Amino acid sequence: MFSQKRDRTVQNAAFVASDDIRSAFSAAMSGMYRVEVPAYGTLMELVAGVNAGVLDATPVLRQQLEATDSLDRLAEERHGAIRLGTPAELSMMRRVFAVMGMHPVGYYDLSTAGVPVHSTAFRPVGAEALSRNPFRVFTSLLRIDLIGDEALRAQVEGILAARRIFTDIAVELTEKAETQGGLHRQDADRFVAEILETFRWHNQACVGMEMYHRLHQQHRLVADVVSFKGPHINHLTPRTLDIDAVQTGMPSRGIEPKAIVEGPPTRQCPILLRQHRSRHWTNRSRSGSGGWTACSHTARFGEIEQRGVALTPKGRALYDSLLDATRKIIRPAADGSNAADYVEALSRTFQSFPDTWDDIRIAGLGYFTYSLTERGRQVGSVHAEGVDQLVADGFVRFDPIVYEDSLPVSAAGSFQSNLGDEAGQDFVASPNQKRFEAALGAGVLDEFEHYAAIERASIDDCRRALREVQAAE
Ligand code: OOG
Ligand code: NI
Repeated sequence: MFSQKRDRTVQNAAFVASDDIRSAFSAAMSGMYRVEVPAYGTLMELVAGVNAGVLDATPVLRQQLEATDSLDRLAEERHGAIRLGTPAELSMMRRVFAVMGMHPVGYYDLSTAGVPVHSTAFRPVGAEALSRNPFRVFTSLLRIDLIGDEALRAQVEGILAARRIFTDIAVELTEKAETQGGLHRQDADRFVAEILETFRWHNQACVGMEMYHRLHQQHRLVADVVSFKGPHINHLTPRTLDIDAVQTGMPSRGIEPKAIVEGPPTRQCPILLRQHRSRHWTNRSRSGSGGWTACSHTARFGEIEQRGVALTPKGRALYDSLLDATRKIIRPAADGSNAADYVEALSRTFQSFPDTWDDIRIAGLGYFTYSLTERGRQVGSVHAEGVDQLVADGFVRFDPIVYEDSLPVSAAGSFQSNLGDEAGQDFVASPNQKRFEAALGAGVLDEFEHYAAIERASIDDCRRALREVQAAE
């Protein structure tokens, strides 16, 4: 019995940690994308320069990132996005990502923004895994049911049923990881290489020109999913500490920025997520079978993001209502012509969102972690005080919990303007989380509950350390 247990431990120790597989995969993906889309490399350099400048100029921010162990991960940090065609592809993708310690968090119904997909984000969960490597992949599933043309819908189903987006070895190694509980070094290396194939750009479309145009007419995303052999990674997004500075620096590097940063405005205390995209980068491709026709498909673009504090449901509701209010005053035009007015209106509207960490915390708008200060560590024992009092007395400090998810879909439009350079068709909105989860073969983690649990655990730790016997609040 004892020796069996020990054997298993020895064997497990030889498995490559899922965090390490994810790191290797994230690096391989970044390398591949840099070759496929050279402008991405330029963007990465620009972001690294801006981040270094911000850290030098803002020692407080540097301290905060150091205190929460998030400084090291910054340069490595990125998310990607892919779009899948069938439930079978999605559930296999879930199993593949699980090998790398990435799990589905959150549900995003993009049909409310006129885009015929719904999505989740696969990402590491838990502070330690995130700090090892926070790579995330926003993963969408095409809503074939939203294609109005019945004949086309049947053809789309046929085309998608015929493709295999994973190599045989990728499937075998995923199964092996599931059965064994992990992968040994050689298998892990092979796994990363094989999975990378799924995300590669294919320069030959798998449909003819006529079909491509019919799909494109439905929606640009329908053509993007159905016309190719696999779900090419469509962007990789680094995290910046100053998104406005990167946007300003883009033209000098030959990157054409869009006019608007999506999400909340520039603030003292960043909330949620701000994202900015470049105009599309075009990949050449050939269409047809046998007699190839040269054509182009714009799948790729640059995206950068600045992360802020995770918002509570109350904070999210305030954010949504302020975004709504702004869009009632002015809607950003697709050509960027009214960008300055939009930014002005957004900043003005968001003045009613508190902008100090303590105000955000006291108002219950954001999630925070609590930890003992030097004073708290020395005092040893404090009784019957609520966490607010402990903060006020200087025994406990608080730090914003970084929002690790994607920009919420708002009917008011952030995805609309993010995803379509041109106006998309209006699909009928229908929240479909249950169907998405059935396709996925698992439930998605509720991001609010997750952040709340992190906050609660940190408070419990403080209390335990201060030897508080009764719950103090
Ligand atoms: C989905 C885009 C979502 C983000 O950063 O929120 C995303 C897509 O374009 O497929 O990547
Ligand atoms: Ni993105």
